Amino acid sequence: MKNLYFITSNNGKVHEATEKLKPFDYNIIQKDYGYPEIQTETLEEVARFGVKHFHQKKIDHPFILEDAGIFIDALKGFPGVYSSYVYFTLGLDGILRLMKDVTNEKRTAQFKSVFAYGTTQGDIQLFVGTCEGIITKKKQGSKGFGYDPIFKPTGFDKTFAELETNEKNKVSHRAKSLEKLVTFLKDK
Ligand code: ITT
Repeated sequence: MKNLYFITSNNGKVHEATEKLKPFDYNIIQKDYGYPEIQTETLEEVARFGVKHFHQKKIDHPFILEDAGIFIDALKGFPGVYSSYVYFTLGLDGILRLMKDVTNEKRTAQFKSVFAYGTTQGDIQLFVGTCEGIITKKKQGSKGFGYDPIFKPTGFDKTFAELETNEKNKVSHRAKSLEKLVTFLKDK
């Protein structure tokens, strides 16, 4: 098994990445180093900035980190890059309140994951995955983390929080970005 260092504070992400990458013979090692998340327009910039931060610190092993978010169409893409902040301030109940008058067909949303791979030489590669779905009218399920209880991926009658990890890992934004990462690592 090859070790892969994942810099994140989020145990849910680690669990999903561990399960997803196991069949490819990667062993995820979580490093909760913390890094500044800049205020900017895109997840890509946040992830890239995170990698540069560790390059400046002269990190001595290759690593991955991820910036993710949920983009709700009826809220013009909000919370998007502010997903983390909004989760802790408005919370899921606040989001559902903002959307109380939004009809079913207008409740579309997209999860997006941007993984960044950093080498010790200062290279950066980004891998993007998205997942379409809708925002439910109430919270459903207790698995997963973050916005999972209010997001139903297209083609499912369950929220992410009602799916087992292996099911979420077939269709999620993170599943798709990690698949691209694995392909890249295999060809390296
Ligand atoms: P890091 O240390 O990896 O940055 P984080 O939890 O701060 O962990 P992000 O900034 O990438 O992660 O995530 C932004 C928000 O989006 C945060 O509230 C997450 O809980 C939420 N989120 C990200 N991926 C999610 C997923 O697969 N399901 C539900 N919520 C998710």
